[in-house]
Amino acid sequence: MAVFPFDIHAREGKARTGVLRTPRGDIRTPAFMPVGTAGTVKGVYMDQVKGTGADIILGNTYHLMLRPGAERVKKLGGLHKFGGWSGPILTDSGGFQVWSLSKLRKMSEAGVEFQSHLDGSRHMLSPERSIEIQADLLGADISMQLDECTAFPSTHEQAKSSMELSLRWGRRSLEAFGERESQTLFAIVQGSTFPDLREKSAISSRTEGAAGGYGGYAIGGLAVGEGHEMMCEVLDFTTLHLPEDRPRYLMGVGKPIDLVEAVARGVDMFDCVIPTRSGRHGQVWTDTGPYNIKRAEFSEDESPLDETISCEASNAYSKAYVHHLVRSKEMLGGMILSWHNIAYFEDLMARIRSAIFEQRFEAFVEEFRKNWRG
Ligand code: PRF
Repeated sequence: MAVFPFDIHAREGKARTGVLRTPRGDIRTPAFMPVGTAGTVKGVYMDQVKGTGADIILGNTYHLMLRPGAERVKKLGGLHKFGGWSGPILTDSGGFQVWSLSKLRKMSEAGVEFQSHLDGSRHMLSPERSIEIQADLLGADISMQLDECTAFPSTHEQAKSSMELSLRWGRRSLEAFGERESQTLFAIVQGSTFPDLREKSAISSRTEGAAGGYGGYAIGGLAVGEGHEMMCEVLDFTTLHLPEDRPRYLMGVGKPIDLVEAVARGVDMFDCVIPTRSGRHGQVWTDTGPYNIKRAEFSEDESPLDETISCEASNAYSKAYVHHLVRSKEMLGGMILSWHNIAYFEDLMARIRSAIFEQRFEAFVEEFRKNWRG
């Protein structure tokens, strides 16, 4: 079962809702994956993450290979056991994190050589090594091919050679992944903001991944500075070339409005650090955008963060209390907000799924755009 069954239950326009069936559990789509970079969704217990309705979390090759080391995670029983998450886990391949975090990186046909942001030690990540780390050592249910995230802006020439490198790395990733009983591999489409390159990337990955190869197709290289409008445009001409019957995953996105607009363009899966990272800085996410709980107006506000969400973080603490915690730099402040923000994102995905299922997603999108002020 190198390709997980993907049942689409309803469609409206380009939007779809369904279930991706993995041996470790069903993923209801459109899905939001909380980011658990280093084997933890920062500041939130795994049972709390589960309680928000998250079906799958994301882990990072880059961080885990550096600390505690992929071989060590394997020795300790794999990432699910190590981190206490029994549901599906998707891991990113490492290339993007090398690109955004490490010093002194050197790209070549072989892979990417880099110096750790932790201690300066030197490492090599090839497509083959990335698959070994993700699938064999960490035990990811969904592995990602090694890719190169093209910088924005780039010339057509730069974006073309970068996209072609990702295609060749994709081929090697597929080869290294081979036949697996209960794990799958996703391709990553690159090509910056150029329609011809996105088309070439999507069609080539699709051709190579047909016949039981790729279990899904990710869209990389977005949310890197091109802006919301441009991202929507790129999605319009990229999802067009992706297989209808496989999940599409928009990597590292995004704000609630980005999620809504991307679902409208045919995207099924997302991951983003926003709920946890911004929660640690006092941000609260809502349908109208984020606000900061530290603002003076909340000092005596006895209402909960969001009484409509069935999560303790959202409905059992007063804004005044969380305001006090964050202002006092108490750990619990960031923990409650991270938990609430994940619950908000998961609740948003649940509302999106219902809206598509009930054929009222177009109205939902209109309403969401109207209310959004972020
Ligand atoms: N490639 C990989 N991971 C990613 C990205 C990418 O392009 C992005 C871009 N938004 C986030 N995470 N492998």
